Amino acid sequence: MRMNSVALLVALAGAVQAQTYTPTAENLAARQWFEDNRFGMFIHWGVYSVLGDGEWVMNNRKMSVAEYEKLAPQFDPVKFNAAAWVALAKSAGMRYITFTTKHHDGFAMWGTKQSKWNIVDATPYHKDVVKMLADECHRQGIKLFVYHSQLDWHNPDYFPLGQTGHSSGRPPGGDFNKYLDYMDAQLRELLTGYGPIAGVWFDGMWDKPNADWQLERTYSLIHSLQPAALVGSNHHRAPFPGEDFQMFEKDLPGQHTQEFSSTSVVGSLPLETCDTINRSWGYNSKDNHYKSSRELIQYLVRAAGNDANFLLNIGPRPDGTIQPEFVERLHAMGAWLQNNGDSVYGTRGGPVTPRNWGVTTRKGNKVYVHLLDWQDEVLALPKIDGIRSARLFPAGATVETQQVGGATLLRIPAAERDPVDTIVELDLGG
Ligand code: FHN
Repeated sequence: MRMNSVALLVALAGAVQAQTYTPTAENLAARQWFEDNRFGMFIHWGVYSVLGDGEWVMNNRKMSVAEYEKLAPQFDPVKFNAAAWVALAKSAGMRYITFTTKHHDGFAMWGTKQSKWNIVDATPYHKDVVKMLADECHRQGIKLFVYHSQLDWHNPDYFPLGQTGHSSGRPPGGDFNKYLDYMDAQLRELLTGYGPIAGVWFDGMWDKPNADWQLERTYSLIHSLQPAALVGSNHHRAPFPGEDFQMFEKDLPGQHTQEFSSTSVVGSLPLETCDTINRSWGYNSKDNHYKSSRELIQYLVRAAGNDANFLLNIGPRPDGTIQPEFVERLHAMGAWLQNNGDSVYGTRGGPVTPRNWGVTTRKGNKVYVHLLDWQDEVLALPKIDGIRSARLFPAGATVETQQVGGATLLRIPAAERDPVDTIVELDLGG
């Protein structure tokens, strides 16, 4: 039997607490910090990087656990430089990093005591990269979220299997409750050994959506260890009690552009959307489908206009280096944010809902109109009352406005339009 009666009572108390979950003051402050900072770096890195074919390679190539384990001795990221990674994120204007501590292959990127399937014990590198990254984040003032896959293609107790990982060659059988204990023990390590953790980014529950994941127990554990840690899960459903933010994948909130998020519901928690620079999360040596810097900047702006953060992914190479195509785009985003960041950081979605031509953001008495895809001289907005002045941001030239019936017109001569984002700052006074 899994639990004695004391453990059962503790678990029940945890369940009741999470169902009536009231975030602490620290947690609410962390949510506000999260929304104010708007831009983060997602990092997908693990033993799969060795094959340069994305993080699903074990499943896609139908590799057994025994075959896949042969990758670990080849994973020796001698060029990994935590300080350089964190500095790169900062130079892009990113304010936090979300790192894959464990992806679906179950491989732990820290020296977990729960299994030898980890970077310290199973690779020639022998170093705890989560520790190196966490220390460097704390040193450079960047917050660290841990991505953690609930789905596990390696652990025999992840049973019954879900929709994926069917070729791993594991014997049928296994105790899912034991797996959940293992997962909680790993999370306890991450939340006790690495300083402040800004949040836990869960993924993979969609593999077995109807299993008893005992979310309340896990979420309560996290909040009891670090009350300010924000819990979110990429389950593509409405938020569950105990979650502190809601994420969308390759999809702006409520847009339903992806099949897996076709029924997602936008809740009232802080929002985040994540996407890739090319088409891959983990390193993919053949993927040359890079988005342009313009597209990436515009996505960040569209996310802000949708009241959401943007978590932009890189998949470092197996030696620990980051390919120049990613670096170049991140630097371009950072340069743009240096000039225009005030219209993104610290804002919330603005008074005009997102449109094809662009979005609005707001901060205090300022509204920023972002024209992302607009060729004409005059833009008609639903009427915005109380405009005291309008100017191009950040340059400052006055923008002519006119109130006509139910509309506010902005006149922006072609010469003043910016191919990436023409920003008009409206001062509403007060
Ligand atoms: O299967 C994963 C995928 O590998 C990647 O981690 C993305 C990131 O949002 N999430 C999952 C798919 O929903």
